[in-house]
Amino acid sequence: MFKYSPAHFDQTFSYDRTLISPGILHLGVGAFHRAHMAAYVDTILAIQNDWGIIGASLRRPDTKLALAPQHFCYTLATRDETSTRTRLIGSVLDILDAHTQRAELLAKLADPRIRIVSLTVTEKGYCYDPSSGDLDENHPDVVHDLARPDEPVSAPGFLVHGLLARWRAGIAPFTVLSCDNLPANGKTTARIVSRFAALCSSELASHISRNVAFPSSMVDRIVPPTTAADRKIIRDLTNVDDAWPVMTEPFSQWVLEDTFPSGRAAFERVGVQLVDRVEPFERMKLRILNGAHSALAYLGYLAGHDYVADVMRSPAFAAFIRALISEEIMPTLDLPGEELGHYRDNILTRFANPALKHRTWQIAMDGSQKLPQRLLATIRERLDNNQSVDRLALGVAGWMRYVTGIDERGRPIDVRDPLASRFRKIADQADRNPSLLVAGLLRVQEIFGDDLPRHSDFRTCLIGHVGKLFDTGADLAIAALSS
Ligand code: CS2
Repeated sequence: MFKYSPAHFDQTFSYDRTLISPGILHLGVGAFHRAHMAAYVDTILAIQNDWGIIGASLRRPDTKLALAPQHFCYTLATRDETSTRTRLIGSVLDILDAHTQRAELLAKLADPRIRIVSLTVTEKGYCYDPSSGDLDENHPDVVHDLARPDEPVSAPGFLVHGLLARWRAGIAPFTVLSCDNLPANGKTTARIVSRFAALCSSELASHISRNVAFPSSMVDRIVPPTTAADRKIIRDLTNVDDAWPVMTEPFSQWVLEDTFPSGRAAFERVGVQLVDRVEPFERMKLRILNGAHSALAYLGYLAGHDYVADVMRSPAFAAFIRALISEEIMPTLDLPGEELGHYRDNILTRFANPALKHRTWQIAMDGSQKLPQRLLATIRERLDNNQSVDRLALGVAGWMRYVTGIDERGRPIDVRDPLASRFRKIADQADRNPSLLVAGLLRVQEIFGDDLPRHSDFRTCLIGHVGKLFDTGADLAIAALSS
């Protein structure tokens, strides 16, 4: 079987890869980054050769180990019901493993050629309190990094180290670009980094607040982890034995706030939307796509569906998700109805893409980090306006039922969440009593804040839904709210 080699790259890329220099350092080179930003940048390299990407893995070295023998190039495949297209991506020039190459990574953060440090470290990688958006100062990684600032392990720790090193050396700061699904991701990252810096030195914090830009961005592409079956499809198509290709959908969107004082790549030349205010786009995406995704994941998993496309094949589920978006989410968004309707329809089609093997379990992960911006912000707003939250609350009730750790057939659920052991304790104490379970989980302040637990209509609605989920199961619970 053919393996990648530089000779192959010469024939494939529209740029000379030996002439590419790095301009971006990216923390978290998972499948999403490789299917999204790295693909946009790959196209840019044909017109600008100084924006290559150095990736860094903060947790596991697996991506580095797989891609190093193939010079960090990989196949990106886009797939829907009718076709699969493949493309070789060469924009990632190197990947550093933070555990074994910390010194090199810190040196790169201080390299003047690096003008953007971007991140896809998932919500929990920000070490923050999801309900307030503030740095979690008790987070073990934050405590570690504050005690040993020269040996950071957390994303905020690396960012602050890099910004300090550059400030000391008189090098212009890099721009910090969050590409995660956090609410107001630029502002939230700025708040977290500034607080971390203030705990080190007030001068550093004020330097950061005066000189460092944190543009917000809305990123969108559904990228499930690559499976053995994906590898085989890609191998058969390309005749290349790629150790870690990425499989994704044809759709891709990136909306970016145009604030890059240290310079940026020509993103506008490759389909990125550069705007003054990202928040309306971000809110639309977090509430419609991610909100519906999470509701669908918990309820779909409970109903016994492994994959998102399987959930969407159930007419009752598809109708429930559509009604959830149309009746309870869209009215909270300040955008023209026609635009929102088009956005919704497109998302429903994307969710139904049978070629993507996107596990409900995968999306169900880290609910504590996701619920606030995906479902609870919308619920809060509707409750304030005395509007019904029946379907949104069923999504939250689905999460509550899910984190009890036992499914509808009595089998264990592998609940992955930084707070999983707390959920387990609450579920054990509640012993399937809906009122006790709802009361216990609503007390998790990092998720529900101080206000939602006090809202009696919301609590009553949750208790009713959780009771129904225990008694009759998810299929019947959603059927009652499908129109
Ligand atoms: C998903 C997202 O895993 C999840 O929680 O909701 O990763 C989703 O696929 C992306 O945000 C789509 O852009």
